[in-house]
Formats: sequence, structure tokens, C-alpha cells
Amino acid sequence: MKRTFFAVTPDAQTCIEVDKWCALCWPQLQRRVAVQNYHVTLAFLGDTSDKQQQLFEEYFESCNIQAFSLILNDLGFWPDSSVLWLAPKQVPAGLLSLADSCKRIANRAGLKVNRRSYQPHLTLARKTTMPPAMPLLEPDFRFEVDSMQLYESIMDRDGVRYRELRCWRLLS
Ligand code: 3AM
Repeated sequence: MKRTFFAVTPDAQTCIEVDKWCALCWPQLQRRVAVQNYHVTLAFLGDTSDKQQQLFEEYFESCNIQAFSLILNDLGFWPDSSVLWLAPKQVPAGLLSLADSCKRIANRAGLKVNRRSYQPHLTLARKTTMPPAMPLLEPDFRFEVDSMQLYESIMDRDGVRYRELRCWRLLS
């Protein structure tokens, strides 16, 4: 079994820009997410078998989802989980449709996806002790979503890391 989730990932250039912006705005911010771990979760799946992963292959064949642009221009903090995040002010229909497809695919493979309403975001820092001050520069990061990934979440002594198990191209 692997602990997995579906996500979309900004391109490397955007990840580096977000990381630089974050460091510039809050040099003291603790427990920042490593730049190589940046992602926007579509659906968290939890323990997933090899057989279930194989089922995803055939289910994705029928999805036919078009690529779209995503703009991360909203910043927020969830006090319950102490998560600092970036999100789109306007959630594109393509992202909702992709998250919906992931949920359906997971359900068809016998996995239960969290029922809570979908709040797309990119986690910048977690378990921070307090919300940081307003940034000097408003976030405004745009990138093309032309693929989606299945990641394995692995905990080791250096913390969490995400291993890409599969990448599916969206329609261009
Ligand atoms: O996208 P973010 O970083 O907010 O918090 C975990 C991370 O979210 C979340 O899945 C993403 C990749 O690990 N996650 C972890 N366990 C979860 C669970 N049991 C979970 N989401 C929902 N239910």
C-alpha cells in the first residue's frame, strides 16, 4: 500500500518564484514547505494498492479534460491547522472539473475521498505559530495546468517528501 494523492503542480519556474516571494515577504517564517513539495491537491486518497493504481489508468482514458490556466492570487491562513496558503481568487472551472474527476475515479476504485467541500490551495507553511504580517507584494502567480500527477507521500527522517508515481497530460 502507498499513501497517495492526486495533485496539480506549478512548473519549476513558478515554484521558484513563489518560494523567492515567500522568503522575501517573511524571512523569519518557520516550517515552510520545501519548494520541491509545492502542489495543489485535487484529492487525497490515503492507502492505495497497486491494483487501484492500475484502475486509475483505464479510468483516466475517458476523462478528456482540457488544460487551463491557474492564477494563485489569494493568500490566507487557517488557524485550526495553522496552514498558510495561496489560492486562486477565482477557481477555474477546469480545476473543479479535474478535482471532481479525481474523486469519481477514486470512488470507482473503491477509495473514499474526503467529503469536505473542495478548497484548492497551495500550502506555503504548516504548523506556523501565528499568521504572518500582510506581505509587501500581493501574490499573483499564473501558470498553465497541462498535466496532473499521482503522488506518493513518504515520511522519512528528513520529513515528508512526495514521489511522482504517474503524470497524465490534459488536452491542449
Ligand atoms: O495540499 P495540502 O498540503 O494542504 O495535508 C495533506 C496535504 O495537503 C493532505 O494531503 C496533502 C498531501 O499530503 N492530507 C494528508 N492526510 C490527509 C487526510 N487524512 C489529507 N487530506 C485529507 N485527509
